[in-house]
Amino acid sequence: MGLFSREHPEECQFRRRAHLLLRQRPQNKKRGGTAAYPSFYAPPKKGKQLIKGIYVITDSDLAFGRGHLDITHAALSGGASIIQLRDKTAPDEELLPIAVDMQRLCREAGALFIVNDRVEVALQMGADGIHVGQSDRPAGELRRLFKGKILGVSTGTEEEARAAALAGADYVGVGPVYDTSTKKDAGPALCGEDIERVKNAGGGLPVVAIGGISEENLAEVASLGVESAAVISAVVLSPNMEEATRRLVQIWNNGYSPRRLGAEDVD
Ligand code: 3NM
Repeated sequence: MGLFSREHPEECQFRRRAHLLLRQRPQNKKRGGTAAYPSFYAPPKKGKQLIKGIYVITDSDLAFGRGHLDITHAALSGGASIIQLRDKTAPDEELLPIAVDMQRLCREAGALFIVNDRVEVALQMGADGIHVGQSDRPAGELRRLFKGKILGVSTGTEEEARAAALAGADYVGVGPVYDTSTKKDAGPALCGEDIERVKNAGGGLPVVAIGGISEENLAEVASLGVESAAVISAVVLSPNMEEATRRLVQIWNNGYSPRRLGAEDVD
């Protein structure tokens, strides 16, 4: 289903409700509905302004033997603005020196370096930021640990986006915007309207769209008015990761459309 598809709104709602039920956890219920007008309208911090462009996540499981550093090097040469180290299996001791080298490469390229979930790794090597999902350590706790650093939180519902903003996140990941097989528990793709609602619930926080983004649909993603698009397979499955990133960057830079989601409903 495309983001702008309005052919089957009832199917969209059904899929969304089913997914919500699956994701509902006790702490979500508690967080929901608190502070209707939280104070997240403060001027953006510097970190927030840096969330833009193509965001490449280094998942080396899919990369045909190429490691985090290979992916980082290629993605930065291709013009990625943000690199995230994501590794669900390697021990922290193994990831730490890799993260140090990745951040060095990012610094040289003027890109941001974010660590997914590995709090100790990110703290020890002083990463630019940390990114967590809904089942990782709570964003509020991480906000206190990562003062002055970038905090990103994956969200898929309005409630999650509002909670992330309240906890002091610097950006929200919103997805999956398309179906993806890279993250098994990502759930069904959100509809365009859902994405817009999650975006609004983030109260103006930068939005990083994620999930199933490719060269074919990136212009459509850009037209949603999100700040950044995060990819794994669109880069790491490519035989030439640098070229793949460069093409994404070109599409992103050229791909903005004046159309915003729902524009046809406005007049
Ligand atoms: N998070 P690909 S989807 C890591 O929806 C991740 O929060 C998602 O990989 C979310 O670009 C996803 O290959 C996988 O689809 C993104």
